[in-house]
Amino acid sequence: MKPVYVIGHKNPDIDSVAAAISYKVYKQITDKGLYVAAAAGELTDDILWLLKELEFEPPLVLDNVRTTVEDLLEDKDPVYATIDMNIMELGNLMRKHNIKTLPVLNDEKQFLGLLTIGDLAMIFLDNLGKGQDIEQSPRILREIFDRKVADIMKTRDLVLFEKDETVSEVRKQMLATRYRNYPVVDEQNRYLGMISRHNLLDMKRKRLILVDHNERKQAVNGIEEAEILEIVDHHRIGDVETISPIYFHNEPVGSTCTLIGEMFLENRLFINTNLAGLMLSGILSDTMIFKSPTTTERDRRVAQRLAEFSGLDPLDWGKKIFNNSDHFEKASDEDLINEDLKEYMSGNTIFAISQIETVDFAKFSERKQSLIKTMEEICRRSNYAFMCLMVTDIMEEGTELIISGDKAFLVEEAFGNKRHDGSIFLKGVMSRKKQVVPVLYEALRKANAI
Ligand SMILES: [Mn+2]
Repeated sequence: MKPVYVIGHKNPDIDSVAAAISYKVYKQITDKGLYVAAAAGELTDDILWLLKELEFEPPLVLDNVRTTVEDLLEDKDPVYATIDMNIMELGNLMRKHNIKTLPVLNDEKQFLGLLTIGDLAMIFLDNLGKGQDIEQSPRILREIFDRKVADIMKTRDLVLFEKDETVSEVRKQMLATRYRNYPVVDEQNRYLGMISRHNLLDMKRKRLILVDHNERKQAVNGIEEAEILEIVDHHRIGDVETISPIYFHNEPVGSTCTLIGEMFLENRLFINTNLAGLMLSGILSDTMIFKSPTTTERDRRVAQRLAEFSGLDPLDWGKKIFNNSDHFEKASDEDLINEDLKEYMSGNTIFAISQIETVDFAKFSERKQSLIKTMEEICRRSNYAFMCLMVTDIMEEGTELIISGDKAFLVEEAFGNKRHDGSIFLKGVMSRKKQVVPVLYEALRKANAI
């Protein structure tokens, strides 16, 4: 059966991975069909840690969902010959399944060669067709029937496709050749099936359910060739376009896992300990342990229920999620700053803001001076008037705003606060989008007006 991929956005975060896995489980329970949880990019160490902790297999990493050879294959068990069969057995197999092209495979189902009904006919014609010794026919026939597949299969000049090749490549190759069937193999040369021109006509796109995003630029590559069946999300609506009506579930809550958790609860479906822990993690991560201004009552309510099922304390578990790995310690200054850097422009002024979330300010105060030095370099290199690094402490509910650049004084003016050791502390500020960017834009607008 062809799977439906439940997939989150590029640069996967905890909510999008947790949503993909938990919605896959939900669909598997409520709907027929095969669902596979997927991620649109490599997972970071902290997500891998979380999945291991909750005993989940990492989702399949898909970097492309374009239509490929794999999608052309029909869903049926392949019929094949083995090298030790003789022509009699081979003929019986072909007649039984009414097929004209047979692959020859070894015990590991790897592809060895091909046999067509035409090749077989030629053997008979070559040996019997001369017509001079009619009396010899029974002996000749017996000899032919005894011959082994190994000696007669075709192994040269074959056109094989690998399952990941694109359909446009297939079309080109099929036009250049005249075969009835083309074998398809995987990376290990294992045989997967045959395709023919006919399969190109009713080709099946990859089918997807998008979770935690709906905009093209955040979606997996090749999305334009795929068929979107559903969207479950909590972001602004972007540029989605679908061929037919779909199930589009979008609500302004703090996390996609809140919406999926609600579906489980409303339908009274069983949520096991680990799944409850996973959905809870998505909520805690996106809402910054309920401290982000995006948090709603519904997030708290669903998280409370999931906490009961999982036996996890939201606060303790949330701190662990934000503090689990030595990821920050290992990253270079440059990587740390670039991980979540966003650029902005106001008139001719370009500036940038990066944000790191932590449950422990102290970790960053040690490397503050070296971070500032790196930021100065980035400003020069990228022509930023100034740049800010928000080190947001979720527990303290505040942000240490590290500032650099020639026009750094504009940031001081904007927040009415003088730098101390290169940074200012902003109590209660958690959100870049809601609490920092608008203040800076307003300050720049005033500065330009004067
Ligand atoms: Mn989210």
